[in-house]
Amino acid sequence: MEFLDITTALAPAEATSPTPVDADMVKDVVSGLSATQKFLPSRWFYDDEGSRLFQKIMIMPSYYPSRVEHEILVRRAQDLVRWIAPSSGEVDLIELGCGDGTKTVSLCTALHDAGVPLAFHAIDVSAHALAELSTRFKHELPQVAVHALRGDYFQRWPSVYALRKQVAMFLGSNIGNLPIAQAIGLLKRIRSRLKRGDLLLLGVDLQKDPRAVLAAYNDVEGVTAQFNLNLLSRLNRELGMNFDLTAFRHYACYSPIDGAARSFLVSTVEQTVRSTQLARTFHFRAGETIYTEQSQKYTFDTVEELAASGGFTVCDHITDAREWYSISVLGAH
Ligand code: AVJ
Repeated sequence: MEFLDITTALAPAEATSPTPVDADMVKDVVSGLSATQKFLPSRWFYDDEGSRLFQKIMIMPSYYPSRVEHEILVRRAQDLVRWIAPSSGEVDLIELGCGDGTKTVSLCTALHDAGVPLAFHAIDVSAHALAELSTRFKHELPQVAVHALRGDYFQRWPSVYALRKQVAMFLGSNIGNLPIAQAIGLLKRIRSRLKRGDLLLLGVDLQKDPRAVLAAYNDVEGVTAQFNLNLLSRLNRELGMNFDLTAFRHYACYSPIDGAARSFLVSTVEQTVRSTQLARTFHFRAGETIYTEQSQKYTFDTVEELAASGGFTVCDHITDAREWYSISVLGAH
């Protein structure tokens, strides 16, 4: 199964109004829905409605990752500060996929309070999220220089003075959405922008009671189901497809053997779906699935293997008390 690298497909920094057909989306849909095991890459979840639904997911009791990560950023801020700024000197903090800044404002505040001279470079694809981030920092931390950058992580990566320490951040366990080869590829690309002694703070969800993991992707409220099904609504809107949303169901599973939570959309009946834009039809057997998302859960050992393959060494795993989640401190060596 093949997924495209999320980082190659981020939208350029232009206007969003009437959505033109996205060539990458067409490619993914044609190849994904023609495969023996149908699949659609999870990066297409995040249109405006998808982002809104993900925000709803993040406040559900069963969806622990965002809450636990946030708790680590607040409660263990001092440990993070010690890694980020062990000596004197200025720091460029570069966050890939910063969202609206709720995740990082507390960490930036802790750094500022510790007297660390700081520039925060916040990169995201969503103009809306970046606007919220700018407002948030203006109100809560006007003393810190914030550069809100919209678009591809590597196109927008700031040029920085060689003498300043760079600390990249990739949080939210977003790395877990990538198949292992792409996860390694992304780490290598990040590593290539860093010099010896720079850091990457990587948010990873850890393996735990499989019932807790499954509950996070199989919520009783049905929000994750809506989030998953929104992918089909989006294709209906943007590619002129005619998916019948009542004929597909969300299915999530978690296997402790490989630590992968996976989501699918199940076709409940035999059906054919058309796209006017693609001039194509796609046939579904009753019970056939579309694989839409992988959310990898790690152990300290698998984080270390991943880090090593990407050209990093693990300095520390900063976790919550239950060790449900880690912000792993990866050193560029
Ligand atoms: C934002 C990719 C980390 O995989 O847990 C939440 C997305 N999918 N519920 C995750 C998601 C279903 C989330 N990430």
